[in-house]
Amino acid sequence: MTAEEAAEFVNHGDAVGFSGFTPAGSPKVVPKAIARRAEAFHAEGKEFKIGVYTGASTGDSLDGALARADAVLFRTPYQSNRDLRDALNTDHAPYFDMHLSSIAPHLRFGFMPKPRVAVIEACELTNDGEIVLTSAVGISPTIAKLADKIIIELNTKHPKALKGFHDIFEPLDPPHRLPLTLMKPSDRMGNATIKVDPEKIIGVVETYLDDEVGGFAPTDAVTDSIGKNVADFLAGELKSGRIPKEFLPIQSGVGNIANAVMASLGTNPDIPNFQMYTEVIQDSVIDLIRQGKVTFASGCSLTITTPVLKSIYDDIEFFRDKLVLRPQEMSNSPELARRLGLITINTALEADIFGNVNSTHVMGAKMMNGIGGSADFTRSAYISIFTTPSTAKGGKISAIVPMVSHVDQNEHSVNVIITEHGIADLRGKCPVDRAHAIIDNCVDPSYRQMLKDYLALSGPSHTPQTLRACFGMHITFQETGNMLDTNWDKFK
Ligand code: 0RQ
Repeated sequence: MTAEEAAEFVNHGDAVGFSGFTPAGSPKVVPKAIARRAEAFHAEGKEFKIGVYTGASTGDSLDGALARADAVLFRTPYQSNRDLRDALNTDHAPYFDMHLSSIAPHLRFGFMPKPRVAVIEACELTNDGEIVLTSAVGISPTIAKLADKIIIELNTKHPKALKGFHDIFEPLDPPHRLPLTLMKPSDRMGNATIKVDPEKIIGVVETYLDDEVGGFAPTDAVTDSIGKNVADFLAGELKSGRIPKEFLPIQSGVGNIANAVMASLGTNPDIPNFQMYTEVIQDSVIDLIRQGKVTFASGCSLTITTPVLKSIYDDIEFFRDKLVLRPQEMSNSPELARRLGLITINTALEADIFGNVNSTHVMGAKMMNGIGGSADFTRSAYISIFTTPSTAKGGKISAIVPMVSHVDQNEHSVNVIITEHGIADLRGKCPVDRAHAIIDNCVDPSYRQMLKDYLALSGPSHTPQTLRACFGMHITFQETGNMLDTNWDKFK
């Protein structure tokens, strides 16, 4: 059927589950048709909004189109689309941020409205209801099971040879849950396809479209230094025996910095070949697989730019025993992160001098993207690392502040903070010692004295916070546009 015909099965107030994880594997024509349907209803003065569940962020054809049509009743989890971000920060799209490992089980537990319709991108579909997914798994197995109706976007841009790259497994719910039996990243415990009752498939819309994955900013002196510091830190841990000589699987977050960090790990001769157990497989990982530096990557999505994805598909048999894609309930499972001993590397917007991290809220109020899988991994990591450039907005914002304006990861879960200036190893340190390690090693020199002076504001205490001053740098930025103008006398 056409996308328009498929969209007619979606009505105002429906919760709709979409396949994909990041723009990888996310539907591209039905959501746009739903957005047009919403606009037509709105033009007649009628209401039309849908609730949106997906794996993580999506492409512009989904989040962008629905946000611009003012058609979002609610949205969860992670997002990164500019128009949706504007909508949810101006009260036009209610958004709730969730750990990515939690969304599928919470849907099964009935904690959120059941998806009535699932829209799933596939590269192959059989008459008896077997679905081969494309470049991501996300929450597709769960929404396919829970939804009353399924619409398939059959996208022949992805080859049928993708069959076998997916490991589809859905755990039983408590009290019947069994252990997840993966012992290494390359193990499998599921099926290659999703199987549904074919009666539920109400339509197939054929497409031939690329994933809408954006490119990365080229690495620069700051991201190169952050990457080098991460690699040097891990090489030192290996040398000291705190990381076993076999090395441990790496989880790496999303974005420009994560992409640059992975590239640096690949070029450091002191880092041995390694495996990845992560959620987002970005371009840099594919280069490392080709070089033999990454010997296996388990993820939830191939969040890969179009030319690089094409190069994988052109050489698909080379990658068959080196890549696996799993549901996010598996790729982000805290049980597996702890068992496999993951070294986790995620990005902070800001960190405080005691080791709390904010990855989501600019100045405590404006949502950037979402927590994503960062906490699924951080809390269960063997070593958890957070990276960030030491400043933002040309030095007018220090990424290290007295107290984060929003907490995503707390001081108990964050082991190491790394900026372009250096490494703060927080393990085994009390709050005062953590503060000195962060100020001396990670803070930009232009903010070091300011943060030392902040520490001195408080009398002796376990955690020397001064409540009337702890947001002084943020408040100063809001007043003058530059944290460097902070004067602690004003906050005494
Ligand atoms: O804004 O583009 O307008 O200049 O934040 O910063 O340096 O481009 O960083 O692309 O690596 O993204 C944390 C957002 C980093 C991402 C975050 C401004 C800065 C810039 C982006 P401009 P960069 P990246 C697994 C793991 C949470 C989820 C997660 C993220 C913009 O990594 O969403 O880790 N992580 N998931 O100028 C105000 C500050 C700022 C600031 C930076 N302190 N105050 N603005 N910026 N610091 C993946 C998934 O879960 C899918």
